[in-house]
Amino acid sequence: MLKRRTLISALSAASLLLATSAFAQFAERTIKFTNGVAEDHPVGLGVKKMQEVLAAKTGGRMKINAFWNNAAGGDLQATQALRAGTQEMVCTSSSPLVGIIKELGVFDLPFLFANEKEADAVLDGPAGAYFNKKLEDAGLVNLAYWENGFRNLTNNKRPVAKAEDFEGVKVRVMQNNIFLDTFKTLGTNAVPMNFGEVFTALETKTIDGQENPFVTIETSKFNEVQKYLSVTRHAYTPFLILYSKKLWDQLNPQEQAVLREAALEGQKVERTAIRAQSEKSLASLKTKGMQVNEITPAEQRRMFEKVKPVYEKNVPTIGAEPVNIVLEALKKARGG
Ligand code: TK8
Repeated sequence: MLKRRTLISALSAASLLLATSAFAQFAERTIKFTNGVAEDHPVGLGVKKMQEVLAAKTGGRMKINAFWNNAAGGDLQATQALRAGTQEMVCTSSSPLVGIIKELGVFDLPFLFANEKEADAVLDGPAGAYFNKKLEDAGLVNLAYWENGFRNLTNNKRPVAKAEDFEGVKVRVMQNNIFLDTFKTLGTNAVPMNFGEVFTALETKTIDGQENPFVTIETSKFNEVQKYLSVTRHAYTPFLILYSKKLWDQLNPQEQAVLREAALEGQKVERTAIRAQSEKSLASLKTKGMQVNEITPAEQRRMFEKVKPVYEKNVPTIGAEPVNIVLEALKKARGG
């Protein structure tokens, strides 16, 4: 009996040793992750999935400490911290990064993507890899593209249903010249602003409106300070899950592989969740009192005609190469 017990404890000690050594390649690390959305945005589910994958694959040695609602600063500020090697991770829209990586400006061109399928095909294929290389040259490792979604205008001034209705509305845009140009061309008084300041600026009526996907409008509670919502779908700016290249280079290949795997698992969860939630958010925004204006296809075409000069004006700054790469990928995605 005693012998058997000794054997069992020897065996469990051995399996414990095996388990420990299986994780020995992973150092104890707490990864700081920041972003601007609220925790109940689907990005929260994506990050939760990443945490689960890391827990299972590293025996709990690698952890993510996430900060929501810009609690640890804005996306651009965080991205600069990544480049400096003082923060590990950020989830950011591509748009505030255009001052660092001009090529990313392609994604700010108005009405570029028609649907999520096109966006996935472009981002998850060679075109996405092209931008990953540019990001890496700037000190940023993109682990995966997640979804922010199609952007829609909200404001307090008037219902916006046609191209002329943008006139004179004071709209917050992301810190990005192409967005600035698009919204000026549409006739608005466009103001670049960090996402973290938007709610208060709307509340204090410093601005009349802003533009973001339905799910962000709902989870960031913009409906509490905005009356009109227009389904403009004027841009799809992807989320990037970035890791500091400086700190990445200090990780061993197993640690890097498990982080990439976690970000891709997170991508599946986040994309599925945000797509399921998008229409529900729209319905719930209506219930909460927002007045919704659908934009007819004909009116969307008129808006596109109006902002066409934005393409001609900005393509030279973005560069012909990235624009062509994306347009080619789009053509392929559209079966052309
Ligand atoms: C969230 C931001 C935001 C973006 C913006 O961190 O700034 O409007 O769409 O949702 O990346």
